[in-house]
Amino acid sequence: MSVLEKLSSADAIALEDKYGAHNYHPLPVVLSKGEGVHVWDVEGKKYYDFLSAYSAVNQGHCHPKIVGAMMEQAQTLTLTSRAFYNDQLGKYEKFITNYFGFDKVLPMNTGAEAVETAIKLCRKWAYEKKGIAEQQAKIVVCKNNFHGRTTTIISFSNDEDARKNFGPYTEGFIKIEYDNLEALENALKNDKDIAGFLVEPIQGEAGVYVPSEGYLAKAKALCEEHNVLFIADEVQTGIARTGKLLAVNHENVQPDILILGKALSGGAYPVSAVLANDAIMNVIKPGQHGSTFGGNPVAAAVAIAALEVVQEEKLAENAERLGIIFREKINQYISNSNVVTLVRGKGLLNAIVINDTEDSSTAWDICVKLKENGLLAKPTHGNIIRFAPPLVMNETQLLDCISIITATLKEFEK
Ligand code: IF1
Repeated sequence: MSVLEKLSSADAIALEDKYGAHNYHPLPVVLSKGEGVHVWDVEGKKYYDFLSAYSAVNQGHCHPKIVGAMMEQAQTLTLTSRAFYNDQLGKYEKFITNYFGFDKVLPMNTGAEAVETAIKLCRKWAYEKKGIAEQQAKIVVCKNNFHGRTTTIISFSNDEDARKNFGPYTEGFIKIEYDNLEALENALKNDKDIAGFLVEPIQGEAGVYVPSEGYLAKAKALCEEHNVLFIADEVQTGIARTGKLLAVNHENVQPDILILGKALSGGAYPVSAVLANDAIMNVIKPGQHGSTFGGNPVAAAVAIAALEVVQEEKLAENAERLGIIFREKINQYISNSNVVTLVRGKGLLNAIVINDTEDSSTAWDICVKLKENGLLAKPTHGNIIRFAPPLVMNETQLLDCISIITATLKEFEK
């Protein structure tokens, strides 16, 4: 079969099953086109995308400005490696550091790479600036975290699926309860070797857990008090997703290290970044960290375009406004529902909790039905369904999606 032949959904699924590692269990839909808030499957059926590739497509699928920037750079110069300079990286570094208010950026490609970079940066700062003894630095993390899937990152995960049989694990991490300031203070008070606190401003994969009002600000204050770096993983919550440019902006917190990914490129290209001020970032010297594609010209051009779109189209404001409508309407539904127990989230990062056990298939079955009704979403853990549409959605489209969601949920009411 020529790879150019049009595949049916069944054909495409069969090919992946036969030739691809089985490291995912996708919803049974095969997409072939994306535009704005919509995607189409190979049979031509149109859907609202309510996952946005886990908040990577905040600017909408195939945004013309972002794709245009990518195409123009891709036919000019794609990759030089960092063995040489290129004419795009410096422009991008100035743009993004001004955009987020930091002295410097270390450009990488995936979110996990950026998290690993932040861990290395924090440790190096601890040894060379804070004076922690070599090999003794520890980083505090939260239970039920999700920061990626490298061996070091899953070493501090408590999700058995993510970590089982991938050992031996990397040491130097202390797990505490999320949204628990007393636990954080105790950890910081009782161990002089703590270098950093790595935290998701909202725990996305765990089920969109929004911490108590003031948690992030007080956690940052505790870190300052103990000379510990506050490291915000905004790979999923950043780039306007929660109704502000960054989720930490809701509490006016400036992290010591900021981690970005996903929508930094609008989903067009792998782009991630670690931002920090000189006192931290300058511990990295030539030859001590990097990657082949990190800071490549295409990534630089794409990220500038993606960040400009966020400002030009006021995506944070839109996410804030539509998120309030979404939670209001879903709460109205919940008041008469036996299937949904609650909705939670910030901006357009939301989730509903299904009134069934974690190991039930109800959430999955609801997502399959949503697909049949023209809306794509996927459960996070067990009985929680995440809802995260592109931030370019308008109110009419949102209300249409809410109608689809509530009509579908009604089919599961007992
Ligand atoms: C998959 C989850 C979400 C992230 C945060 C770092 C990373 C992620 C807060 C790493 C990535 C992705 C990974 C993707 C699905 C998705 C996901 F379900 F895995 F947990 F969003 F919640 N920090 N999250 O959310 O970034 O290396 O992937 O670019 O692994 O299936 P990455």
